[in-house]
Amino acid sequence: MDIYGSYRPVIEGIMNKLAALIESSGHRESGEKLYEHLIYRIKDDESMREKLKAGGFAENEYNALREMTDAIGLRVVCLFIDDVYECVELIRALPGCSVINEKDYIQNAKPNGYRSYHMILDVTSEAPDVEGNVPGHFFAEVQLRTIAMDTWAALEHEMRYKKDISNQKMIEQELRRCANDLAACDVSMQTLRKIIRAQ
Ligand code: 0O2
Repeated sequence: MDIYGSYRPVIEGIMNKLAALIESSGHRESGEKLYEHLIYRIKDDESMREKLKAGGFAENEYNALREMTDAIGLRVVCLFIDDVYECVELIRALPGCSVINEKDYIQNAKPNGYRSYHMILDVTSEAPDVEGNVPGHFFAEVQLRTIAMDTWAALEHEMRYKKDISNQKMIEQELRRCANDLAACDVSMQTLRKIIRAQ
């Protein structure tokens, strides 16, 4: 049985609508895109069940949609740090959405080096939600980051699942060092763009 039950088409519809809104408004006046790419997904059944179990929640559609906030997930990947913050404002202004939580892991990187900007949205939908409210309210998580941050997160995510490694401490230090190097590159690239644009 699907963890989202009869709500799957509803959350897919909300996700597609959010993506379309971002795609239609993610441009500067010059036509230049504010972000490099946008990806989105419904958290798959297995991952959602694992996350519920890890949090001590029963595996049902209510908990998947009310206790968890990332059944709907979108990721906005930008070229430059400044663009990430422009996109944050774009997301904040999306119609039918309010930001209920946000974390700036760019200004305050996680101890392992992870950088990204996280926003949890409360999205209003014509469809009833899992509590029977009409209009319904559904959560969506938006992650915003640069290509460099995205590269690091993808590589670290891939390696995280390897258990029982003997040189754990060295690997953690190296991952942190790589994250810091990439963050320094982001700052340099941002500065270069400013210099070029000022000419
Ligand atoms: P998946 O498979 O990517 O969906 P919280 O710590 O709960 O107060 P936070 O940090 O916003 O608040 O939430 P959380 O649950 O730690 O992280 C949310 C998502 O951000 C994760 O989803 C990851 O996608 C990403 N993320 C957070 N920390 C890291 C990290 O250290 N490395 C990488 N690669 N990604 C991270 P899931 O459900 O964990 O995983």
